[in-house]
Amino acid sequence: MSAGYVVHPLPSVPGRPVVMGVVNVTPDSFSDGGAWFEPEAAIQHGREVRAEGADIVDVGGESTRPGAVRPSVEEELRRVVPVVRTLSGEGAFVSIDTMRAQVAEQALLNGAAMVNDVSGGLADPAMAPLVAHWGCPYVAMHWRGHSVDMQARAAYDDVVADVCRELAQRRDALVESGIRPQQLVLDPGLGFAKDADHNWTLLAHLESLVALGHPVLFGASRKTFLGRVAVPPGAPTRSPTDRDAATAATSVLAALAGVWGVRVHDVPSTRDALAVLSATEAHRGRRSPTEADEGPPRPAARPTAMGPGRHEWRAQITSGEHR
Ligand code: PMM
Repeated sequence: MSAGYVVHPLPSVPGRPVVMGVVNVTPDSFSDGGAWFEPEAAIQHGREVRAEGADIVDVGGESTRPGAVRPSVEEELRRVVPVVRTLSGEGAFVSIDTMRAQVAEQALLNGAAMVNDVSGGLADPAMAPLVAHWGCPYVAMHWRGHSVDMQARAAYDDVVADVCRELAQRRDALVESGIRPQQLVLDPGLGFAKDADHNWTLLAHLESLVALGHPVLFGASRKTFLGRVAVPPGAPTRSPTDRDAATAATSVLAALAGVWGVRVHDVPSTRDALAVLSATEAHRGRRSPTEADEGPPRPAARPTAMGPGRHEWRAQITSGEHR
């Protein structure tokens, strides 16, 4: 470790998951269709996302939509570096969404605090040593191959068990490469080599991922499976921007499962939904039962997402460490 760089701790917020707001600097992301392709527009969007209450701004320069062709490393750098530099300079906690060590390094040198790697280190063998050396928080997502043909790999015996096993193997390999366990955030990778049923099943069993013992990031935002919610058979799928209410519902379910963070495009709807959950949780147990209410004994209350012990990992990364 060389002196001079600040390693930021993993952020956490009492009582709710952190909200990661997406800033895609791409011409072809499925979710926002290139609306912020030029760095200046992306910077403006990043400022808005922050003002709306994102705890982390996730800047990415490569579309990972199914079938996407990769940009050159030079093009990815051109897209993301000015955005990372400006938003970090304004005090944002920026994560860089990249599979390339070279891009991650330039982003970290320009103020990024965290690396979000959808390939979990599989796409670039230089990524794990870089992250180990840097000591920053690192999101390792479940991944089976590049977007161009990933849906051909969407075959599982039991998607929850298979994703948990493959993520645990990835975690072990990353730790073997020198990354400290406390740096790691795990992500089930919804939509990456997964069809709609796989995504719903993973959402229904997120607790199994949380049980791996690392903070979990959950990214369902605007993904295709949500485009069929409440749509009659034969009717057209909802457009990505018409999936934000469904996304907010998944944020609540993910919070109840005990995730550390949710990655979303529309920050206000998820912040509102999480605020409803927090207010409800805060009022549990406030009602004094009357005799009329007592009736037959009720089953024990299920643990709440915000209960003690669910987020013990949040304090694990040392604050203010210098390198
Ligand atoms: N999904 C996308 C991009 N990056 N990162 C993580 N950690 N988890 C995800 O689910 C994820 C990601 C694809 O969505 P986008 O093109 O709308 O950003």
